[in-house]
Amino acid sequence: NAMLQWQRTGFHFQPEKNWMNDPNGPVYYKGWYHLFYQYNPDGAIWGNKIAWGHAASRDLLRWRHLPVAMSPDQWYDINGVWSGSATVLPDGRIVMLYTGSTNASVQVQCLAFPTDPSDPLLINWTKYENNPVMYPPPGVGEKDFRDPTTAWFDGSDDTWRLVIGSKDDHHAGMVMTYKTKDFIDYELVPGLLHRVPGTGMWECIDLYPVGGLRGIDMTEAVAAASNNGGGDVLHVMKESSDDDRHDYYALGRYDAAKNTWTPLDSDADVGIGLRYDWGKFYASKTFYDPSKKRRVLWGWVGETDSEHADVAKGWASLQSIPRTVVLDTKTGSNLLQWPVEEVETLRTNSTNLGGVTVEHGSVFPLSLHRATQLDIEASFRLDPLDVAAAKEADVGYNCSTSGGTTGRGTLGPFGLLVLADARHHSGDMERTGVYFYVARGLDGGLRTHFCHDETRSSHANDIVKRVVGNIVPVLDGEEFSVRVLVDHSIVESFAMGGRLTATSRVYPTEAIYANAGVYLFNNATSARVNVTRLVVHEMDSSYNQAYMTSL
Ligand code: DQQ
Repeated sequence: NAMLQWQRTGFHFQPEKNWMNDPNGPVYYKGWYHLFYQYNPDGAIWGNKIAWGHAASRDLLRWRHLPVAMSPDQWYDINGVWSGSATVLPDGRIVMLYTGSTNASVQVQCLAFPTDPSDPLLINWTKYENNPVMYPPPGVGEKDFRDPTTAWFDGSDDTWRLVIGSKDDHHAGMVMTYKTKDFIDYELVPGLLHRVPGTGMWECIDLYPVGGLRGIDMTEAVAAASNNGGGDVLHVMKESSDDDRHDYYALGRYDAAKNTWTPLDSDADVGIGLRYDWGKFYASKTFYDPSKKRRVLWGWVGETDSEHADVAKGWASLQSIPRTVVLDTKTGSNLLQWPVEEVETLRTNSTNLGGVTVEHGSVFPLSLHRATQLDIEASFRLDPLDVAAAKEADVGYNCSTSGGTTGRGTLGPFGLLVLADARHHSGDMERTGVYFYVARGLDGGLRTHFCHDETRSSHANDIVKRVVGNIVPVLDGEEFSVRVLVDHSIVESFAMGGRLTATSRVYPTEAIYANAGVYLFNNATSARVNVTRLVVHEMDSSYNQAYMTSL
């Protein structure tokens, strides 16, 4: 049916049909980006026959769907070819490590290689004949040992190292390091790289360096650290928390010799306390892109509708837009995530609507041709007199328990309504709110919240609808800025240059096709909002048939 069909995206990655979950083994090879992913060839829900789906692209946006790369067909992965990572050796060869769920549902690590390394599309894969190469070590649960990372080379003992997440019998999430010379024999490095009590199983660990604006390869960072201390490089550790299904990270320092990673924020209980994204985003993974010297992050964006609806539409899940990840050198305490620059090549019609003032308590529509695939850049300023006049306000504000776009305060909410019914503005029209809300503490300090309000995103009743978001740092002199990608059933926002991101899946039933629109709104009780910049780009589809056949 047309409504379900409309939910398919124009420029976010998804397979042609069926279920997808985690991104796997992203890698750049002979001019092509490869994305593998957890895939169920049999239908639109997760199952015990998960395979590796595969697609390749020259620009991270326009994908060529390729045959399934690996299927569960051996005793050691017959219950699923689960998540894993690629490592590129110095001679250019690729080694793939993944988790197999065995015939007894034990989690083991397995090795695979491209069958024909001269094929840039890497269509065929060969599993190592003596798999598995790693079993759960003593003391580790046989179902708590999965998702090997990309390996890096350590010149101090000429070994490759990688890490694997787990949990112990006190429900502490933990990370183990292995070393190997040949990817066949592995040795568990004594001690744990990190452990945080009470956090449960850590899935899909990622560990990578960040420093200045360009990305850094892990091998390069380890070599630099042993030569000169590594300078200002920090290491991000990310874990996907099976307990609450969110991706957490922290900035820290990796000490290869001691096999430790120590968070900058040394509050041990916090350990890994920052979120990659405040919406629907899980099991993410980065890779280093040598062609553009950047680190790129992919995350699995699942559905928030019912399984029944997924079966009806014949597919489930998207991947986030690929995001470059750098250290925020201004705050020094968080990452910046931003859509890869290639996304800008999809911009077609750009409308400049900035320079307006939105009075408190008002909403007005933007005049656009099509509003189903957009890249919106917006910056706002509050009138300084209004801010000065606002005494202590909304100190305890919290996106998730607030009234969303309709809960009014002195200095918020204000922002945009997207995938909103363009035909008429009314209290119960479908719309997804993307907004800032400024609170003022007793000390006069301002605290800015960035939220997504999904509660009125759809009239359908089988959908999880929430308000998500959190406090985002805004430094002196900065405006409130956000970039929003709208793509049919996904709204992906990057607030304050990517200090905070929020991703929502939304399922409008009426605000679709030509009825989809965008509104500016300011629901503060007294403050005026200056829209200093508002550029709305309509986005081309990346699944352009002409382009696909010319590949
Ligand atoms: N998904 C995979 C596992 C991983 C989990 C199985 C995370 O390897 O731990 O589909 O979503």
